[in-house]
Amino acid sequence: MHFELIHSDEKTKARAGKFHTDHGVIETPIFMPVGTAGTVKGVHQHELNEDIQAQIILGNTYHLYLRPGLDVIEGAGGLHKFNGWSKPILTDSGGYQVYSLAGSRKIKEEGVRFQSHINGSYHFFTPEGVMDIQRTIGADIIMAFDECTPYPCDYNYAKKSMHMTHRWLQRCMTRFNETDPKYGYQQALFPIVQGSTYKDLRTESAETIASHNAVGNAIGGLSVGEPDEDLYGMTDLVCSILPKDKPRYLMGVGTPQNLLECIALGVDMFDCVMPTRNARHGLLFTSEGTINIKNEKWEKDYSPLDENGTSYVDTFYTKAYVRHLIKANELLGAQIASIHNLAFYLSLVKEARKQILNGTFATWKDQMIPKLGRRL
Ligand code: PRF
Repeated sequence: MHFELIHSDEKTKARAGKFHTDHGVIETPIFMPVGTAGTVKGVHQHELNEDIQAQIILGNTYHLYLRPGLDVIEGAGGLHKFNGWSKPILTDSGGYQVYSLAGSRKIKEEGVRFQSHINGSYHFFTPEGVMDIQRTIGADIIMAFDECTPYPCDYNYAKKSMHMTHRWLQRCMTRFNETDPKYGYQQALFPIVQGSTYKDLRTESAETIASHNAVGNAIGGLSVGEPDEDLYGMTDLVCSILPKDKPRYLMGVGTPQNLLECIALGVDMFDCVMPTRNARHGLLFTSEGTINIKNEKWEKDYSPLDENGTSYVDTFYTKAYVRHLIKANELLGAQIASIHNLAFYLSLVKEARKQILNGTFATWKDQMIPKLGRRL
């Protein structure tokens, strides 16, 4: 598995690349739809593939381990066979979900003891255990076990936590190197930079992560409530340290504007629940700004959902109809809105890539940002 850097922008730090995996090539910059429980909520694999043109989707170790459980996934022959998605998959390690979802949890050097958000049962995740679980799930890209610190975070806590994340990374690497993939294709382990919003900690963490010479690297601990200024400042700093010839994945980011700004800082991969979660609440992202489809102004608007949209739902359905579906809590409303938002995110990064290759990314981005921030 390897990353091929195709072109670096001259005016910004944006890059266009190709990440080669055994399940196909991912053209970067890319957005990865989140499929927490092995499904991108409300969206068929066929639509993800043909209409949205997703190139890679995410799954979560924490959720899949709790339900359906590893025996079920292993019995199917891994997650690709289980859910019918034959392109690349990335699994997050649980190092975020345990902190954001689980009931009571206790973090120790050995690992994290937590209570399932489903039935309250107790479980213990260690760096070694999480590597074994991700071998069994069988994603192409698997993530190191880390602690995502909250915002704001006390300096001393952030420092101690970051050092523990670094020690956990060493344990992850050791276990990963001692074990083999279970299903006949390669897996890559991405380490994660932490360090909260402290420059010295971020620098130290990025240097440590870079020294492991992994196939790709991730930036965690951001988009947890800090101001955009910190998100961009830390991302810029970390990207300046991480190797240029490896993909950089910014975890859990973000709005369409965040994506373009962070692409300009040198990020290659993104994931976020925002397009699907907001869709379920009737918030639609478009190239002209965000629409709240529940708003009364759309009640009798029989124009296409998004006349500039790339998905078939954009021209097939009207705003008035989708408003009705969302207001009535109809499943189809959430489905249409999710397909629309994901298709928009994927078309945005595809266009960014085209503009990078064309040498026009900086001017295009500056035109797009104010439009994307509008409320329609
Ligand atoms: N660590 C992991 N997953 C994550 C994050 C992190 O810091 C974030 C931070 N926004 C999202 N997902 N393992």
